[in-house]
Amino acid sequence: MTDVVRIEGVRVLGTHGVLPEERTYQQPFVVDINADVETSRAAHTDSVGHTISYADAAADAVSVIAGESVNLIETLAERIAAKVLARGALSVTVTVHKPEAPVGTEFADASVQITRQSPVTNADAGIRHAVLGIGANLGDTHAALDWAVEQISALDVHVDAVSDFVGTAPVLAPGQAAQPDYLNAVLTLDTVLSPYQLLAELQRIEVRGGRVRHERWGARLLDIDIVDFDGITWDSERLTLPHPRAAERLFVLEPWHSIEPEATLAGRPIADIAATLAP
Ligand code: PH2
Ligand code: MG
Ligand code: MG
Repeated sequence: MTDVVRIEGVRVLGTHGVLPEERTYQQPFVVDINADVETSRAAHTDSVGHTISYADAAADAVSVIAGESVNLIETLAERIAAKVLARGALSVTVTVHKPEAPVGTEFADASVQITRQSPVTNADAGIRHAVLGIGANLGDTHAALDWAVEQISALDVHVDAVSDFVGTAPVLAPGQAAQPDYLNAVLTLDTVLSPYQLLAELQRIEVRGGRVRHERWGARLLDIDIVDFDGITWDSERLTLPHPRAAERLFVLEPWHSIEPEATLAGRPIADIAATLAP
């Protein structure tokens, strides 16, 4: 369920082609871009910074077509797709037309169309490593964490390690009312799921575990967070990677370190990050 930002018919002159003479004269290339984006945050804030500007997508097409000569429109499409994905598209379909290609016969249009996925939606990226944080501070927290580990293990994942369950003082927002202590754990896994697929599965487990969406940082029966997914950096309404507060939270870093002492978060060893935090 995504939205599309589209720009079509971006016409740019370039010098691309398999025939040597195509490097010697300019011919038109026409580009269509369909970028899958989540637009609701942009609509809510009315800020172009939360979506992809079609002008920026067009500029990506212009810079590739007007740039270095290549043989294939496949290559042009791939380079444009990479630029649009780097702007935060979930996936992108790029069509590059070459309407005046020297084909040697009358024709209406020649084109190549490709679709590429972002790292968070790509379910074809092989096996990737992820780190989950699990917490609960209502009800039978030990049973809840046991149950969560069992449910996670039943997904298309291989659980590598589960930390000890550790009791932690609640980290609260300023002025927030007191809460019971948490029981926290960190679990590492390998999976063929994409981050978005894994997130959807974890949210189903949270719901079945009695999790209800209420107050931010409110007491909960079960909370499962993706702390890190294969080192991906991502920021959307649905998912931020790595977890935006993991680097401030000893209740994540300590159990994680106990099962993965060499791990890094956003490029820094987690041991170094933990050492800078007050106990
Ligand atoms: N989770 C929160 C907020 N505060 N504090 C502790 N100790 N453990 C948690 O898992 C935790 C928290 C929001 O998810
Ligand atoms: Mg959490
Ligand atoms: Mg959560």
